[in-house]
Amino acid sequence: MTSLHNRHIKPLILADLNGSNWHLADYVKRGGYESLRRILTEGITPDQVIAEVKASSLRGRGGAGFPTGLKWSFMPKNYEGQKYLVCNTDEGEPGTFKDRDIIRYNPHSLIEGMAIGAYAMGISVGYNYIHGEIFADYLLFEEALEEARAAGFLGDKIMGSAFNFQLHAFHGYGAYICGEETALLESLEGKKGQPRFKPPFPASFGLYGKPTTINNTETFAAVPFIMKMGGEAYAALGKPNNGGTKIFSISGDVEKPGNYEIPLGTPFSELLELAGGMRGGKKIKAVIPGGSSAPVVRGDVMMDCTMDYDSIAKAGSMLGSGAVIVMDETRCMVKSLLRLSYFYFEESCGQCTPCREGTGWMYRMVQRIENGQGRPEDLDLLNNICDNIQGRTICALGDAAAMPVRAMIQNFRDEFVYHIEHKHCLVPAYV
Ligand code: L3W
Ligand code: SF4
Repeated sequence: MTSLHNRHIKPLILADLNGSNWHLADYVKRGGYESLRRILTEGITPDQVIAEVKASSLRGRGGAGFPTGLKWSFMPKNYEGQKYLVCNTDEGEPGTFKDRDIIRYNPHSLIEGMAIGAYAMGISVGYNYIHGEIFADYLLFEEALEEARAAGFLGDKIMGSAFNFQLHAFHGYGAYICGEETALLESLEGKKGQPRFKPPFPASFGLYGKPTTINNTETFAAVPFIMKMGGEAYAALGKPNNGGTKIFSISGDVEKPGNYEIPLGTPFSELLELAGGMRGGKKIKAVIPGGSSAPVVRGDVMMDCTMDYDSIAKAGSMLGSGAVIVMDETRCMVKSLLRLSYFYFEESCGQCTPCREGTGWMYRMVQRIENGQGRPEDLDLLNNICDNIQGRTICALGDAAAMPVRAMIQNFRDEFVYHIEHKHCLVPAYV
């Protein structure tokens, strides 16, 4: 793990962690479970908790950036039946590797955040769906759950209050699509992990058809800190509409890839500097700022961005899950797109025709261009396939597959044309 110390503000979730101090006793020493204790013993109401989360302007850290307080307020209040709380730790997006570090280094921040969320929404049962390929982290989380149960932070009558919350870990199956919230619910129910139509949203029809709130691991892990410092103070760490700190998983052609927790609104140039700068002092060519689903941004444009939802959207991309993939001048954009296209082709669940067939067509066409068999009309045809996928599928994977194709062609058309005309790469390293 690389946690970071931004030069102005200390990280919250990844502060002072070294891989051996994740246990409950260490967390309590760092002030852990104090937020939950205060809520349960000082008569803080569920509505007050939700108001605090709203004031923090915390936005979903899994990809969509949906306001968390607003999502929590969607849960029906006087519902008589079972309601569920679910954490999405099914981290599978290429470039994303932050949630596994939260589980590995600070699992109790997630458990406490979920307990606070459950209290705020009147929920008594929760699950954490953990990606199938990180089994060791799943086992560690089970151990953390045991610690929390034994200390009375989970279970019945928590800290002597009337609040009951049973939290369970679930080892997922390793499919990328199970990170889509409704596919995750299907998988949790023991069915094939395929997305459902939305609406209805999980808030009204979720796990076993019951009202359910699903948030990302990092979103829940931020909640104890929000309750400790107050919503407004948390919001002020970032910038308006982009509250708090965010963990960025930076990878690719940088000297020190890793997870860096910095305030939202930090200039990209500072994040790059924290990551040791460009590897070997090479020139920056392109950045995928929010996981492989986010459209690629040219390096020079990225250098003028700040790391927050609004600035990255203005640059034509998405902050997504905060996975920043940096590419230097030696990277071939056709080859990079080939890898991305293969991923979405491989991971499509096959339910809808535009995604099932379109991802295969796109992959094979990009492969043809990469192999020197591209035709001049292929670029327009690729864009046409994108038009026929985007907005026409059950879940966001269709859009996620189309957006990188469109953005790569738009931003690096000259490279694609060169490949087609010369039947080899423009970038000397790949010739
Ligand atoms: C009730 C409404 N609830 C929206 C809820 C909805 C969901 C959240 C956001 O995709 C993105 C995707 C990936 N009543 C509601 C409502 N909600 N309106 O709000 O919803 P939505 O549909 O905008 O997003 P999504 O389906 O959750 C997530 C992108 O994230 N992504 C993926 C990252 C992958 C990982 C990973 O592997 N861990 O993070 C990265 O950018 O492409 O666009 O909860 O129910 N009226
Ligand atoms: Fe499955 Fe793709 Fe349709 Fe999503 S868009 S439901 S992944 S076929």
